[in-house]
Amino acid sequence: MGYRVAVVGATGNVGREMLNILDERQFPVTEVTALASKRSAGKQVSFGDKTLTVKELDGFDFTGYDFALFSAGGSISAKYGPIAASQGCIVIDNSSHYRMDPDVPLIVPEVNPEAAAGYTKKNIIANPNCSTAQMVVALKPLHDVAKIKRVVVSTYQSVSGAGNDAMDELFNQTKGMFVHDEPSPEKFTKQIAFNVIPHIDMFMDDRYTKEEWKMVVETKKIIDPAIKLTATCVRVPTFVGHAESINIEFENELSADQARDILREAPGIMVIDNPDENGYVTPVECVGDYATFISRIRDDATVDNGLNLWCVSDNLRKGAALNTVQIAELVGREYLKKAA
Ligand code: A2P
Ligand code: 11C
Repeated sequence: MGYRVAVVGATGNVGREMLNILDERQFPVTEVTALASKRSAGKQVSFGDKTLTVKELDGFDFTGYDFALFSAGGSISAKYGPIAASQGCIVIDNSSHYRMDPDVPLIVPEVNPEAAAGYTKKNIIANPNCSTAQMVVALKPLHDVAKIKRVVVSTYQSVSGAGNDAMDELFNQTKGMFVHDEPSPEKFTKQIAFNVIPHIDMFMDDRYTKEEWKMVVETKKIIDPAIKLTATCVRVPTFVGHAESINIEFENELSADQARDILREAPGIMVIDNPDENGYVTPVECVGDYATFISRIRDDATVDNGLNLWCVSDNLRKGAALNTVQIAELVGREYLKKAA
């Protein structure tokens, strides 16, 4: 006995990873349906050793489906999420649309699994932003021990976070530079090849970007509203894998050695921290992995109880598709109990 699952945005970067991860983790399915726009209807996508024919989302009837995993952008989630939810299907949404809705739980299974119980209010659960997801997996076990006061985070985010077309833009611009083509930014505001851009998502009235705001409010909702956080989010010319430099100030004493021990035992974390042997993880090394990798754990002697660390994860996996599938596993296990 398994679940009927629809993947919305199945032709996109995250949707394709959702299909891969459902298969890899042997999520118990009786049926998987790939949905996308009219443009993609009839195309084929892989699901393990099977091939699925993409159907059009518009007009699709979710009745009888247990889960709809959405990753087709906020406006699609806003329009079609409530339709799927009202047809009895639990929506797990990877867009930013429902994250701050008080009636929608925002879940990272290693961090706040108990909050998933609130899904019954709207039949919708939100998946956090990729840069938040990997960070909170690292922050929570440290917060439980020493209580975090303040976090200063700077991100180094790969272009896959901005979708398929953004990956093409980096690839084509990089090739073009060698034949002296003038770069013509489309998805990005400036040249991305051989450059970095301190601008992800739109600017807000306070001059922060929405990506930076998301890291603040989502961390408060997932872990603790008392945590103060400030972020600078930067797009870098890597394809997959987001990296973050995280500075943390705690209420209570916590040494780098203690933090290393705590993180080694924490769910979803892999500590690789051996500077003598270049023992730290870079984005290309985390691609395809499930873990959030923590390296370069150091005491910050400029404040009481301060710590610096380096955090890397596959943004399409822990940052998106993996976390979504983990939420479905959690809901299936704890609330639906349908799987054998
Ligand atoms: P499509 O390929 O048909 O455009 P990415 O973020 O990697 O670019 O992927 C976006 C995903 O969202 C794709 O699967 C895309 O499908 C899907 N999508 C975009 N617009 C719609 C729409 N109007 N209805 C359904 N799916 C959509
Ligand atoms: C990026 N973090 O790297 C974004 C992608 O709110 O789900 C995900 C945006 C979101 O561009």
